[in-house]
Amino acid sequence: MQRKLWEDEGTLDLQDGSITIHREYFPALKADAYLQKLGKIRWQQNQIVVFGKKHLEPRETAWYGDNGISYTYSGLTHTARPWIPILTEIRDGITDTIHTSFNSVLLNRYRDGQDGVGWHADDELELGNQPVIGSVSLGQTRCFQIRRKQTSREAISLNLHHGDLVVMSGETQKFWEHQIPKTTQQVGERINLTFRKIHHE
Ligand code: MD6
Ligand code: FE
Repeated sequence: MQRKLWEDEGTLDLQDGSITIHREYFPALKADAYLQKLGKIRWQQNQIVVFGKKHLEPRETAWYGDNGISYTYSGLTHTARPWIPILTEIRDGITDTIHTSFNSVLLNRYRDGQDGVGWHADDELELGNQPVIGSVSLGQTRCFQIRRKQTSREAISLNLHHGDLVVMSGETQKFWEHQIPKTTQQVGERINLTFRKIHHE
């Protein structure tokens, strides 16, 4: 039986997919410095079109990567900005830890509890068949939920804290979806970085 709130460190075996959590992958002081610096990059709040209606995404984003990398989601094509030192440093550390290379990173900034990201899977064709995605959390703790795409809709919740690293791999994106729900609790800023490898044909 899967526990519904996972607070540990280690691997959550999802049968068809897996999620590994490295708690405090970055120690607090390092994570503080990253949070402070990343607050100052150029953030933008994108407009998306859902059922023909325009909305602003309930979060701010930024997208960095190798030259020529672009990424399409919700009907928008984003071109990566060139890597900056803080992001290559974080990227290279994660690559050393999990022996996976990345050519891009999507940053999300949740300004408060009214920001979030709805249920989704990162299952775009450009990410390939069994993508490994490395995800760093900085700032306020937020709840991260996962559930199977079909069948039982019961969600598993994980609290992601300042400095935690989450790695999703295998068939997680094919069979599972995840979200950061909005919350009415008083929460401050959280920044999340998801390192990915985009395959262009
Ligand atoms: C977030 N994370 O933590 C949103 N996606 O703010 C994601 O959407 C995500 O953490 C793929 C792999 C890991 C993630
Ligand atoms: Fe995601």
